[in-house]
Amino acid sequence: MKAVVLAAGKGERLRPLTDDRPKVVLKVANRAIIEYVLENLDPFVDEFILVVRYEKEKLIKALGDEFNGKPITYIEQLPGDGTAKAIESVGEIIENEEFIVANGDIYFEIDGVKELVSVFRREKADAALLVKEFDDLSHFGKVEVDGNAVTAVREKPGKVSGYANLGVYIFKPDVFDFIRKTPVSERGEYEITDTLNLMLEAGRKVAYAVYSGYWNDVGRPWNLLELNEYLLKNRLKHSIKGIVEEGATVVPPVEIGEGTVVRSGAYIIGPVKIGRNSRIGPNCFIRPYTSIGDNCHIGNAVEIKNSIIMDHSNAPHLNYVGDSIIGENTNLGAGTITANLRHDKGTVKVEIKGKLEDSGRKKLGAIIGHNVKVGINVSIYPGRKIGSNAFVGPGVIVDRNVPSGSLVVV
Ligand code: TTP
Repeated sequence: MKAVVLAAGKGERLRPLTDDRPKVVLKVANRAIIEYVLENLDPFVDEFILVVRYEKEKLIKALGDEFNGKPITYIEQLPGDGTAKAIESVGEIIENEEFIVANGDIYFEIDGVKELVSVFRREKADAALLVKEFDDLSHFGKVEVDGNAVTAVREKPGKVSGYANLGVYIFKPDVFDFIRKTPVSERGEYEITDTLNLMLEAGRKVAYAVYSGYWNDVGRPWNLLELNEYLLKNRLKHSIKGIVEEGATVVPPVEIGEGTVVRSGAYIIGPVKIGRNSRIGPNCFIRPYTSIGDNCHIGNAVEIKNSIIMDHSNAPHLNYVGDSIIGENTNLGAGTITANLRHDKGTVKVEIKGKLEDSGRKKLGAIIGHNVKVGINVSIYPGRKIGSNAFVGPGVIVDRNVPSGSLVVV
């Protein structure tokens, strides 16, 4: 069986982290999001087909032409947007067999796929989808069921409870006939949920499998922090491949990659993951749920907690980084501080595609893009974004978002 993984989206809600790359290559716990998807599909398939478009070269470079020894074929999405359009794009290379489809930007585990495959076969269905029960489906597609069969899928039904569509499916090749009949939706996309409703109207049998494991739809910046925390809490194994100097403290579980040096006076409380060839300390404090990538520098008198620091980035002197995401190749000047808590203790709101959205988190720091230079003594308000390739001069108070590529000085 082949797996079709959808990775052509622009990831606008994850700006500025997606300014120059597809969201599926963003690393969480030092691994690209799409690698978790491929890993969990791997036992069930013999080939991966990735539907790509936005900044596709970055994805092809990151993954190459195979995963766990199985070939990856990249297919450019046909003109038009949406999940149905993305799936239509592989019509030419799917032969006469069923295939799995998964969004490339979600996290799920192997048990879900196992259950989906088994339900599809047991029910002799024409299609099957993975669902999970939630109390509030306002951000989801609601899957309505009767007995073992799906009866309808309704997008964004409001604050009701029920089964959410998780973005993992099995189809037979006749899905392409229905995709070609799928009209464009209100938001201007060809959506696979509309295709499923057309299949149901035509009397096709759509089964569902209920998943009870962890799932995350990595659409907004704080979802990266949630997933990072889950992976470090549940999937991290203590392993020290680098050098830990005498006088440094490492409280397990901590993963330290080859070539990384942890200098004396560093105090690391796991779960923490540090990549390869990074320099940590002397005299820094790294607290739980922190991922630091390859070739990073975390220097003297720096405290980091619950954060993601991507490859080639530095917090080198006197920094506090809390509940924050720092993109690749970004440098914080000495004394730069992220605030991660509002004085009124309210939840932190973040501008997403021009509208303020409530993250639901009391603690949320900065979201900083790639190739950013932040000067000395910069103070960053909770939930503020600094765009990729921006330069923030010394002493600036970042109380509003900084656009990508801009220069901000006092
Ligand atoms: P979305 O998260 O709905 O869209 P997106 O990835 O473009 O993100 P944003 O809304 O923030 O801009 O996409 C769901 C999945 O479908 C995801 O894995 C990307 C994929 N997709 C495509 O492959 N092609 C498309 O045209 C769209 C819209 C999504």
